[in-house]
Amino acid sequence: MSFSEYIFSRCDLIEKTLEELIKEKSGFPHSLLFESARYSLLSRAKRLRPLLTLATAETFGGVLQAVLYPACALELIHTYSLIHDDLPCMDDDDLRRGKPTLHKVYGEGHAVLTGDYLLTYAFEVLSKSPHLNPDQKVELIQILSQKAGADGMVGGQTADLLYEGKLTDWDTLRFIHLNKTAALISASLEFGAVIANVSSHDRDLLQRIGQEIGLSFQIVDDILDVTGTEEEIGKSIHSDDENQKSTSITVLGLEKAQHVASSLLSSVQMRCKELSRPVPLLEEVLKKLILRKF
Ligand code: GRG
Repeated sequence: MSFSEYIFSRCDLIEKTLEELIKEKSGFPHSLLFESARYSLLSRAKRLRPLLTLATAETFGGVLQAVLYPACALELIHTYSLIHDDLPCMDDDDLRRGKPTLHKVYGEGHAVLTGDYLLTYAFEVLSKSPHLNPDQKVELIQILSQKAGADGMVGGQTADLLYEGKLTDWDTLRFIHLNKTAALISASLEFGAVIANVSSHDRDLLQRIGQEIGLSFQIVDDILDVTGTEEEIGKSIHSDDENQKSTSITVLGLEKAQHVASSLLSSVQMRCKELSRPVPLLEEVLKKLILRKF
């Protein structure tokens, strides 16, 4: 199977598993909750985080059937974070994944609850993941609660809100990006490491690779926010500007931001070579999804 075929086939599996995890249901009040969850979840999305988990686990010998639920749990958490981030009390965005944001269609209250549901359900999905032993499940739950919580995504988002409208230096912005964006991306690789039972040497490296990928992904996102169109990237552009948020571009300038992103990618490539086995699959997923146009 070529790399492109691999990515295509795994994306297809991820879509099918997400679809199966949140089925259409009738009855009050679930029908509305599942409908709104499906609206956000089953949209045009890159599925970067689950793909990273699959590529990592499969490279190190993990069984595909064991990886799918944990990989999708990451996508549930990521989707909740996007729904909440788009709310009027946060970024107040109109467009996400090529469609009007959830609160524009279902209202703010339902958008908050849909995000809450996806967040909670992610842990249920982890707890019922097949082909994993209890220790692995507990480890995954620990990683996800830490990386999505105060020491990761929520902590980063809190710092992001606190610095809105204030001048920020690169160290502060780097801290925000490492927590808000890179923590969950790093968790995606760590998930693969736990599922495939890799050595602690490889796990540490994968965790660091994840952080660097996450940081470069966010910088590329900032670059696309100023160079891309809404049609291309499927979400509101210039929203950081409107919310008076510092970005890699406002702090470093476009050229330096591009330079930092490519240095991070070189570092990732070097670290990949230090792993105990070649990881061409992971490197290809990285190239396709980090050096992206949308
Ligand atoms: C509300 C607790 C809480 C956290 C929000 C992730 C996040 C934290 C906010 C999203 C805002 C944002 C643009 C963050 C940068 C990370 C990023 C590029 C998110 C978009 O992820 P993609 O590009 O989106 O993987 P798709 O739609 O392809 O899944």
